[in-house]
Amino acid sequence: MSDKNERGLRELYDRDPERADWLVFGRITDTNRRGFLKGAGLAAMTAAVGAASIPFARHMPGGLIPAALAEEVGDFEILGKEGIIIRNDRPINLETPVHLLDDEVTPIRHFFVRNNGGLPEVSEDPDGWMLTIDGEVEGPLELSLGELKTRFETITRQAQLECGGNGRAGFNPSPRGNQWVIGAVGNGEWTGCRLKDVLEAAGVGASAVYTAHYGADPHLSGDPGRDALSRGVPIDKALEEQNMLVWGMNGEPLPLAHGGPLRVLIPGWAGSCSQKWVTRIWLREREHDGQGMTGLSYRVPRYPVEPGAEVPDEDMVVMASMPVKSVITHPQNPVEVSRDEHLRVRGHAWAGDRRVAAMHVSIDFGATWQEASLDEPVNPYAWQHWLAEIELPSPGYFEVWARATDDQGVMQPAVVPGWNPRGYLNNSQHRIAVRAV
Ligand SMILES: Nc1nc2c(c(=O)[nH]1)N[C@H]1C(S)=C(S)[C@@H](COP(=O)(O)O)O[C@H]1N2
Ligand SMILES: [Mo]
Repeated sequence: MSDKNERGLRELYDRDPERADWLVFGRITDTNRRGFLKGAGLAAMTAAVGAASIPFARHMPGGLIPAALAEEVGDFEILGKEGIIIRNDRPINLETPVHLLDDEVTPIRHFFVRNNGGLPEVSEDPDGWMLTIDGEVEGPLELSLGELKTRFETITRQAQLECGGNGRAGFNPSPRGNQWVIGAVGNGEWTGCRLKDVLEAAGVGASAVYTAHYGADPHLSGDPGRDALSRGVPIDKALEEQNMLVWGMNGEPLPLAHGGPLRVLIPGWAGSCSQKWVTRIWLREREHDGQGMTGLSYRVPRYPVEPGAEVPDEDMVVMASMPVKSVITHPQNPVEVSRDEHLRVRGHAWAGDRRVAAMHVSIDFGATWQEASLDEPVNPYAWQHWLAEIELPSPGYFEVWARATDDQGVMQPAVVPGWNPRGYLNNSQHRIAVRAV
């Protein structure tokens, strides 16, 4: 589908040069159009123009695209990302083109970013980051990241993380929100400790029903009294083995864009449960009602509704596990192949709290299906990789459709599933075009 939100560097500068400066280089331009580049912004600009230094950086005009980059449309760095699609620049929301999800573990430079607010200020000393556990506990805890690292067992696990609105662009009528196509998902290798161990150290009270997560990111309005996002999960879910407090990603300290120095990770559920820059986990005696827990946010109708329907508030329920889904990451869509070669198609599959039991592909628009080979996950919640060898019967236009089935027999639908007001849970089959010659 056409990508109405995709923007190149030049277009960003054309639309709003000051904002482009700030967004790409952290450069603040004053009313006399002088740009102030310093620290990380200067380093980013220097790297971007491909030099060891910019001797006259202090004279560089603000709001003017560096000539070295002027020809490079769509290929620039934002938050250290490469080849990424900007779905929104305030707040910053970045989608991965699906062919860049080909690795078993998604590289940080390609991993999608979903922010509801601004980026928080983070001090130079990550181990001094403080986390409070309070509410329905036997004894509230205040722990530094340094203490978390020494007091609890450190584990490293792969887990997929998917935005609840991934696939929103497929719904009609269009729900508001980032028009994610398919790449608001990734499979990271996360290092941290078990959330359960930390909650149990505080002593989970018998009255605890739900968690409430708070982070340091500012609300876009700048109002310190408002939270950018504050979600939570039922206490039984929170106490599962696989949830983590994460400080490392793919062998590196957790990057700022992904919630560093410290985030929650609740794999299998909407990404919004995995609070970034986490400062507080409050155990509550009722379902949490923070920012993103009420109204239409991260909630879906409890029964199927007509597209475009208005659903009464009391019929909306909080989303739980994400559904079964898969992506084709190679070859890149569209592909031209010669008929004597076998077409090798591969990708990944996942199923929220469940496991993927089978993977199939079709080249006849879903009339018949061929089983693909499917790997076991390296650990629960990790991506499962699949591979299919396809023979094309004649020249012409084909589509490869990919369909995962979970361990309860539930399959991905060929068409967009149940419409809902904010466009969550679209797990329809991914397809690529193949021209055989
Ligand atoms: N503090 C905070 N945590 C957050 C968010 C946010 O806006 N603020 N966005 C959430 C959403 S909606 C998603 S999908 C994931 C995305 O994680 P990522 O940016 O590391 O890919 O972070 C979640 N955690
Ligand atoms: Mo999300």
